[in-house]
Amino acid sequence: MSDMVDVEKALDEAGLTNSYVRDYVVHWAGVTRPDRIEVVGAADDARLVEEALAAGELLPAGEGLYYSRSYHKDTARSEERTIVATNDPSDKGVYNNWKPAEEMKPKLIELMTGASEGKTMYVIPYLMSPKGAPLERFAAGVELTDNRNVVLQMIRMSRVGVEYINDLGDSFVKAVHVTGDLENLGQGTPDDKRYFVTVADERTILHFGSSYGGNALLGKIAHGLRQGAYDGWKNGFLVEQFMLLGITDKQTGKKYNICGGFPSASGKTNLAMTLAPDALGDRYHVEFYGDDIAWIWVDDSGTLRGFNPENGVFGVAKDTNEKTNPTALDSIVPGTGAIFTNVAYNEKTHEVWWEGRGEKPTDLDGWLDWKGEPIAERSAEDADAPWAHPNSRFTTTLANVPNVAEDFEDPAGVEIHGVIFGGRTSDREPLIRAIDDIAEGVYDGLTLGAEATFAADGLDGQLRYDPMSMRPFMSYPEGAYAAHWLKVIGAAKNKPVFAHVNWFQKGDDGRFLWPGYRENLRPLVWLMQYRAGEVQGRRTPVGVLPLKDELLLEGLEIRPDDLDTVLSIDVPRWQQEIGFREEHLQQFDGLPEEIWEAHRRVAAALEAEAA
Ligand code: GTP
Ligand code: SPV
Ligand code: MN
Repeated sequence: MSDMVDVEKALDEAGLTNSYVRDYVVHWAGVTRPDRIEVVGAADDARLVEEALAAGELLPAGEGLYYSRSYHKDTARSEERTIVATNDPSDKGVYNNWKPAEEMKPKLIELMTGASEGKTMYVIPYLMSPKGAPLERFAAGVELTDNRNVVLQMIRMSRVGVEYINDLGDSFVKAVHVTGDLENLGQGTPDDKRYFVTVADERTILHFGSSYGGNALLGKIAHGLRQGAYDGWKNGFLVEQFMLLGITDKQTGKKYNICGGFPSASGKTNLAMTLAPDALGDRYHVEFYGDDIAWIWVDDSGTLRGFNPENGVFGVAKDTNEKTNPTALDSIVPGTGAIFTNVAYNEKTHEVWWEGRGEKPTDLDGWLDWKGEPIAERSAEDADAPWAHPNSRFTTTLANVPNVAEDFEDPAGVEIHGVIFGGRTSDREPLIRAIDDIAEGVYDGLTLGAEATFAADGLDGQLRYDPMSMRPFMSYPEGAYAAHWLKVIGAAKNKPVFAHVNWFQKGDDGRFLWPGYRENLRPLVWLMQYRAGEVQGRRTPVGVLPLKDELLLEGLEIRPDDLDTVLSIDVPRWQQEIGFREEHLQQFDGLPEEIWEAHRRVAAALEAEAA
C-alpha cells in the first residue's frame, strides 16, 4: 500500500485538518492497506457517478437516474451477524447480540487486514443531524469504505464533507467498512465470515462482508440507530427507528407532529410521504420530516422535540406506484440523481420495474431480473419468480421529496405531539387505539408484535415481538431501555399522546380490510382531534378507539363490515395475547415496575370486559 506520506497528502489536499480524524484514517489505512486514499464530499458526486458508470458499477436508468445490483447473496440486513460489543458485560440485553469488545475487535482486525489491497479507501466525513443541532456532537462520523457505491449512497443519505467534522475534535464515530470477497463469505451458512459489529462504548463500528444497505451505509443504521441509541442512553435522549411527519389543520392553523415506529418494511416511508390531504377536502396540510430514524430529546424549556438525522430516503420499491405512493415516484423522477438497487432493469431502454409498480411489461426484450438474468430466457419453473428482489430499494435525497417540510433542516427539530406504534398484524390490532397514559404507551411499544419482513434475511412472515420496532437495532438492555423511555418522556412538559395503529388486518380470504396507504391520514387526523379534546372515542381495555362517525369517511372505499372489524376489539383474542406478552416481558431484566403495572391494568380491564 501507499506509505503514510501519501495518506497525509490525501488528507492535506482535501483540507481534512481534524488531527483526531487524521490519526484514525492513518491507523486504519495501515490495517486495510488500500492502494489509494480519497476524501470525499457531496461536491464529488457527479465525478464519482461518472466513474461508477464507466466501471459498470452503475447503469443509466434515465436522465440523472441510476441502477445498481448488489451480489445476489447480499440483499438485506443480516440480523444474525450483527453484534453490539462493549467492555461492560452488563450491557448484554436479549436482542443486542452482545459480545465482549475484546473478543470482537481482534476478529474484525484480522478480517480487515490487507482486505482493501488494490482498492481505493474512501474517507466519508458525515453528519447524522442538521448542522448546528443540539445533538450534533453525537451525530458526526467518518466512514472508511472500499466501495464507491457506498460513497454514492452515503452522499444521498447523509450530509457529507470535511466541513462537518473539522471542528469537532474527537467527537466523531469511527466507522470502518470493508466489503470483502462477497463470493467467498459463506453468507447464511455455518461458515459465515461476515461480521457487523458496533463497539458502542468506544464509538467504533466495524462492518465486514457486505455492500448493501444497513450493512454498509454505516451512518444510517449502525450509527444513526445502534450507536445513537447507546449514546442517547448515556446522555439523556432517545434514538428510534421512527418516521416523523407534520399535519396542519388549515382551518385552525394548529400543527401536530407525529413520530412512530413500525418494523422494517412495514410502512414508515409510505406513511411519512404519501398521506393524501386532497382526499379530506383539502383541510389538512401534511409534511414529511423523516421515514426511518428520529432522534428525540427534551429541550431546555422542557419541550419534547425530534429531528430526522438523515438527509435521504432508502425506500422499499415493492408496491410503490401512482396509487399507493405518488410522492415517492415524484421523488425519483429524471434529474433527481436517484439510485435504484436490485429492481428489474431493461438493458436496452434503461427502464426499471418492480412488483407492484403497475402492469408487468409484456415485451420482454431487454428485461433483466434483479440478478441480471434475462427474463425472456427463464425456465418454466422460474417463470413466476419475482423480477425485483422484495427488498429492492430506491435512494433519493430529502430535497427531492415534494412534501418535505420547509423546516426539515431546522437544528432545533420540531415539537413532538404524538408517538405511534404499528406493524403487520393480520388480526387483533384495530385500525387505531389511542393511549393517554405514558407508562401504558411505553408498554404498548415494548409489546409491539408483528410479522417480520424481507428487510432482514430469512425472517419474512415470522410473527415476533419487535419492541418499538427497535429489535434489530437495540444496543443496550431492554429493561434499561424501558426505564430510559419513561425518564425522557416523563421529563417533557408537552406530554405526547400515544397510539397503536394497524393497516394490515386481513379477512379470511387474505385481503387487507383497510385500504391503507394514502387513507392512513384519516386515523391520524382522528388522533389529533382526540388529543385536542375535539372527539372522545370509545374507551376499551386496550385504549380509546374512534367512533365510526368521528372518523372522516367521505370518499373512503371500504366494506361496512370490514370497517366495523377494524374498529373493534376481539376480547378473547386479546386475553390470549396478554399471556404471550407476559412471557415476552419476563425475558427482560430490570423492567420498571410502572411497565408491569401497566400490563396488569390492561389485563385486568380485559378480564372485566370479558366477564
Ligand atoms: P424500512 O425502510 O425497511 O425501515 O421500511 P418502512 O417501514 O419505511 O417500509 P415502507 O413504507 O417502505 O413499506 C414497506 C412495504 O409495506 C411496501 O411494500 C408497502 O407497499 C407496504 N405498505 C406500506 N403502507 C401500507 C399500507 O397502508 N397498507 C398495506 N397493505 N401495505 C402497505
Ligand atoms: C431497515 O431494514 O429497517 C432499513 C433498511 O431501513 S437498511 O438500511 O438496509 O437497514
Ligand atoms: Mn428501517
